[in-house]
Amino acid sequence: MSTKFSGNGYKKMSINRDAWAMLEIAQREGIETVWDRLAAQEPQCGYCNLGTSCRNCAMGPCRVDPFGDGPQKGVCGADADIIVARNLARTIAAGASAHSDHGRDILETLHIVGEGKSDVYQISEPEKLHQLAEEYGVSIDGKSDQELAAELSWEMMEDYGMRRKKLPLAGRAPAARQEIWEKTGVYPRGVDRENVETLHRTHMGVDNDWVNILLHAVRNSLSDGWGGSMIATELSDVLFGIPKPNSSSVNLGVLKADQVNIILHGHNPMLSEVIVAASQDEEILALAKEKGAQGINLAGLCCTGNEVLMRKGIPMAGNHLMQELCIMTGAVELMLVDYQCIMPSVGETAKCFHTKVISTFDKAKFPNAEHISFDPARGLEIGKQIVRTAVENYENRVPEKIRIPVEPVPMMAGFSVEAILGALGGTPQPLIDAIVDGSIRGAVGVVGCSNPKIKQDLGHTELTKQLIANDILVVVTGCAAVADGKAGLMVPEAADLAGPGLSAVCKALGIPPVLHMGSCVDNTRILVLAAALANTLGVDISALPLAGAAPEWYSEKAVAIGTYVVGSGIYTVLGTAPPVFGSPNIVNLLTEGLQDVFGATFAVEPDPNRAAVLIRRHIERKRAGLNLPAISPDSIAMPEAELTLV
Ligand code: BF8
Ligand code: SF4
Repeated sequence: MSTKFSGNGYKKMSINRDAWAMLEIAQREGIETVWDRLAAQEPQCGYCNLGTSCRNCAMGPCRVDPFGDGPQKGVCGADADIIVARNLARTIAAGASAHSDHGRDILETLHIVGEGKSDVYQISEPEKLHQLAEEYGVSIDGKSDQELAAELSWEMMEDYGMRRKKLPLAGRAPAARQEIWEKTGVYPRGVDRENVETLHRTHMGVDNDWVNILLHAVRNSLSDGWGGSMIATELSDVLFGIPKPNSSSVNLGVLKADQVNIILHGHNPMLSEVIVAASQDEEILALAKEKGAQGINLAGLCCTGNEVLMRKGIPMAGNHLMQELCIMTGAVELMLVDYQCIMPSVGETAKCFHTKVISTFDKAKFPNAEHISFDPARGLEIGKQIVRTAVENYENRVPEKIRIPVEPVPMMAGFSVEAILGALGGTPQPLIDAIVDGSIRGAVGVVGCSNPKIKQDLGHTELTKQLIANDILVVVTGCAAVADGKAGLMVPEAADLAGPGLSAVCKALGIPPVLHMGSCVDNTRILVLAAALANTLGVDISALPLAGAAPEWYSEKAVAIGTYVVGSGIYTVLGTAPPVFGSPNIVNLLTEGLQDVFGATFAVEPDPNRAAVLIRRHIERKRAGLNLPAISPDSIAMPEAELTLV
């Protein structure tokens, strides 16, 4: 075990000192981590890496060998193009399903509030509720918030069904973008419908035209971006509040040696919001004192962490690859998990310590975890039960195993679209003016995961630093946000690392050059902001000097996100290669052909410095297209490749 980390080899796994300290402990104490399991899997299957393996039916499993002498077709006759397209489409459907099912859970909670059946949830943002009601054609006249919640949620449930031919929230996109969707037949309909249709089309013997399969995959992704994910974001705001800029802190140093530490891990904020309330309960705080703790300390992980960081300023313990490592601090009484990106291994890691892992959603159970079934109608009662369990576990700590390795780094969060527009005086115009005069050259969403195949956080932080140094505003979500936070890029003082134009704008507004816009479902905030900019200028999103990047992605959700971002007209650079290289036709379509259809493409570039050049060139091309002062894209030199993969 831990064979990969001979000597201080663990320093190759991450750029962060907190991760190094924990990996050193893992090595010394023989505790398995994600990096050990990756090493045990190597070499990973070449066919799967190329996307040319298929197990969609029992005539298979099959693999085709597009570049060698092996079989060129599966048993059914599917060639590399068909197999790669089907696999990619299924990946997108899985990612879209994850986000959209999360949205459905929030929607059902709004419905419970509408029925007056919740012991804790309420409407926190009536104005947003009213705005959504208008978008859905629900009259607000004379209705209470509760009545509106009931009616709106009933209407929104149809976004998951098949009566509606168009998702209402897609109406937020510029008219030109909606026309493209109409023309290509990909205007998104009900989320469930698009997901099911993808699974149908990719069953053996259904859709065997790889372009047709992929066009539907784009439609499927759009039903997530402008549907399920957007519902998750909007309704979380309605129930829990629209994020506002706040100051918090990040890394394993946010854990407290003398307090009960509870880690909130996963994606759905429903329970974690309640835990925030339950952790302030006088009776439970008194119990904590009785057990010898100075208080109850909450810390986030992954996107549940981002949700409570954005809205409540709860400190962030780390991103995806820190989930096992944070348990190794020995200071975690309880890790509360909901769903998505939770490694099935955390319960095993916890067995080496006193940490309890509690799962809460009946659709997401984990080995070596206690399960407490979450019911939003009894949210507060369950929340208190969980916090009490954590407090009672404090006395089981092993003092010599407490090792909190570093001091936390300050970071700002809470930059919802409303907050950004608020900072700009209520309209996007000042941002547009700064882009027009060139002090900000463009904006880029750096988003997505950490992946053990890439040195943790290097892709995110190097790319972000390069972009801001070149006067490109960076907005971040998901694990990318946590990476940049740890690197100190998300405080106003980081404006000193930005180019002169961006730096001056940030200093005038008192904001960082890297703005935290939320969790991964909150990538929809980026869509809404892009649409607002495009609508103000009267152009399509694809005309704007914008780009997306997912330097360290691993998840199916990230593929769905990347696809809806490109389908919405934003060029996107991936740091990890997707499994499509077994089909040169599909590689050409994704990297070139999509330009003619959607006005945007994908690129793959693992080296963050080279990715920054691709993005800078793209932004200058878009500036030239809008007749804004532009630098010649060819004059931006590409650095020698300096591969930074593990
Ligand atoms: O939804 S960035 S590793 S935690 S998938 Fe997961 Fe990726 Fe992190 Fe959030 Ni998003
Ligand atoms: Fe093989 Fe075709 Fe079945 Fe896939 S669908 S496993 S390629 S026979």
